[in-house]
Amino acid sequence: MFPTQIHTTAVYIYIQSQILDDLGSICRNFQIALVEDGNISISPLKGGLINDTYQVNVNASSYVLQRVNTSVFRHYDKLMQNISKVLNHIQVKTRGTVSYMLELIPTLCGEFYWSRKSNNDSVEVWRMYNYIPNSVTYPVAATNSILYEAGRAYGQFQYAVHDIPPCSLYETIPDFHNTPKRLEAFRKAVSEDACHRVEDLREEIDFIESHSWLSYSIVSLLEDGTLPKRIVHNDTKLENVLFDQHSNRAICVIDYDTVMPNGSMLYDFGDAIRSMASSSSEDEPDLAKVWFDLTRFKCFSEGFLREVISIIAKKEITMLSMGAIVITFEQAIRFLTDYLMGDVYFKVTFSKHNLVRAKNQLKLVKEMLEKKDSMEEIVSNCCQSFENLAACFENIKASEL
Ligand code: GN1
Ligand code: MG
Repeated sequence: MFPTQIHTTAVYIYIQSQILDDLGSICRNFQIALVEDGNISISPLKGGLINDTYQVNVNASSYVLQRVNTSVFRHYDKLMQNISKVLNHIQVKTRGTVSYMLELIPTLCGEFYWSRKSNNDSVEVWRMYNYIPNSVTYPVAATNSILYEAGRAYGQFQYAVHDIPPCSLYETIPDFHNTPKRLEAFRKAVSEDACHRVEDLREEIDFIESHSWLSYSIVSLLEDGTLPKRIVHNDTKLENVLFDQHSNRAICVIDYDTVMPNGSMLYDFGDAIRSMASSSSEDEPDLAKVWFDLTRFKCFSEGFLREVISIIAKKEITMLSMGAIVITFEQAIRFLTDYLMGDVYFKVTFSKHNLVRAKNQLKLVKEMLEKKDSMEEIVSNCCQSFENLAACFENIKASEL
């Protein structure tokens, strides 16, 4: 036992330091002040199921280095163009009103990303952002005010991007939130049953099939123009908001990988509710600890609606709660599909991780369906009070003229 242990540890350290050396040399391709070799320290940042993320400290400055997963983000060049356009747009619009904003650090040649051929001949894509000082992310909100702040951050994002011409952005992953297509992929995975897992999943599969009608409720309305098509973030989980670690005020939204045109505000609201109105994180295996919390729902909704009240359409207001149910249902389908296919998409840390996540999301769907009327009432009351407030301001302005 003993010699093997030493050997294993030695190999581990060797690989680690090799990776660190490599990461250090990758950093040298970006426009950051690297004075001496000894001044750089790099550590992995947790969070995210797709990319690899590191914090880089150089003297007094910090950066975020990310390796983009090119098997998920195949159109990485277009994706980086999207990110750059959206960040520039937000920066111009919010200049002077925000203390920190995410920025891409250009490469030495002035590009948005740096790439190289990896050993297996695929392309490695790396990019760098500024690191926002004193910022934290949360897997689950500990207070209502964090939820309200997150709502405001995503509402501000929606407002900031609503006037970007949709044709100036690429749809880098077409049909990303096309729930019927996600359902199709799920059915294919069930029929192929590549890992012989279907047998144990009867209950989950039956639930999904008996609720398949949920899948069609957004896309059909987007297609026939009943719901407006918008530029949306598409990954609005709590961990994609940076908070000031002292005040817990939201600083900004991060992770612009899936920002795309032709989406729906329901996707962003829905995905945020999926992530934030739950009592636990999506990784919680004990379903007794997972429930849908109307107070959390209300706090997020208040922050979000406050920021989008001037642009949100009536039909969107009436469908926001449905959006939350559909996107949670879709996420359950995605996790279960990946489990059936042998965990090829989302990062997992144990063998049934994707199954745990799928069951967790299905529990939320069941609860949301039961509480749908209350959710709709909260949204409607909230909009009413903001509309009244807006009308009040209009009256005051008019009387001052
Ligand atoms: C993935 O990698 P991350 O955590 O930013 C996924 C989202 C899921 C999320 C679930 C491109 O996002 O759609 O909602 O995991 N991103 C992609 O945690 O598929
Ligand atoms: Mg993401």
